Amino acid sequence: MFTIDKITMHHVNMRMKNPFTTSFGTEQDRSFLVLEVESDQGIIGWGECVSSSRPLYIEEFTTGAWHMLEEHLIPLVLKQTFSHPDDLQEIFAPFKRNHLAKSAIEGAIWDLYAKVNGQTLSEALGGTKQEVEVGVSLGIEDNLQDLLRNIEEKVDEGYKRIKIKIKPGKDIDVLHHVRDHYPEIPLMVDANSAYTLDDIDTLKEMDQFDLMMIEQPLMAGDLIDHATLQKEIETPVCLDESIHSYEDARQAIALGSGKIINMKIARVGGLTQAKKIHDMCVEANIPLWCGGMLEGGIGRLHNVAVASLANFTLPGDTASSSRYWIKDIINPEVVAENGVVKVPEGLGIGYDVDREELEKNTVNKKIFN
Ligand code: OSB
Ligand code: MG
Repeated sequence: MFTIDKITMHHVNMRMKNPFTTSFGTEQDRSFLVLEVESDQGIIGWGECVSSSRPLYIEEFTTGAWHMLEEHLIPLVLKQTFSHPDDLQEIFAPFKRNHLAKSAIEGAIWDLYAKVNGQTLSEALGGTKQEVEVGVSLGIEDNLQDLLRNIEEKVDEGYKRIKIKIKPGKDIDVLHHVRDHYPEIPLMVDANSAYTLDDIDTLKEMDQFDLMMIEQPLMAGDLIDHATLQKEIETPVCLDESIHSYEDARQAIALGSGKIINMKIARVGGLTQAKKIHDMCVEANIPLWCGGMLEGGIGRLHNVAVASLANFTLPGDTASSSRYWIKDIINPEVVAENGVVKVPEGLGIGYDVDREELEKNTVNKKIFN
């Protein structure tokens, strides 16, 4: 049992080393929230709200999430006593969606719970792996040479697979060039919903590139169209934006909308839901990998912990902190060596938050107690 005595919400702005371009836009300045929950025993749990300043990937955005947390979610947990983070499911259920906001505070409470119990977050979740394999997600580049240089760098660093972002007009040609230079590398693409079934010929053409998968070719909500597409192409379809809940995953699997799921903790509403979907996917024989949201160190460590669950059998997007940041807000930083990240052995998320670095990047802060 633990009681939440105090919550600090930090609004953090951090500039990434390089801009990151997808079919929905370009982002370099990350604007996200860090949630710090403190128990009556003085133990601290950390969570990250992985939203962006604009709702381009998902409907939530950072200042909206701040209000959701301030007005609705924080009052539900402050001064309350919990025996397990799963208790939050019932408490949050009346409020629809807002999964990134819910996940931020739920993740902090999972970290706190693990620390109270003398466990790593991985152990608390039932993780079985001591290390996780990771790939890297590369943005769209105007210039093909820039993309090829990025790929070369990441292949040399030993990442287990390369994911490249695509959109109509930046697809078949680009893939021909990439495969000419790298005929053998484990390669996949992510369209972030940029296509429709009208593009089926282009999507069929991608079968020639021996891709591990094509991630989210069609819109979120288009489970039936994804099922139609999967019947027409060899390349496995992987769902990202389509999966916001256990029910989404169950229906996608039943319809045959894809063969692989990209699990993002926040998109599905937190670790409890992520674990529940994981367990269903074991039964359904659907492999998982852990997606990324250009996280700071806290969210990154949550990803490492969840990826230590057994059915995360494919390399995820949790690259080294240094791929994104000049200096991350944790000590030590997350490091992928030859595409392998060691699961930290410290309690909870396992590493310390670099308070000085957090403070330096904090543009707004509110204490609830
Ligand atoms: O679609 O997986 C995605 C980043 C932001 C929003 C959506 C996505 C991504 C990435 C980058 O692909 C993953 C990462 O490196 O964190
Ligand atoms: Mg994606």
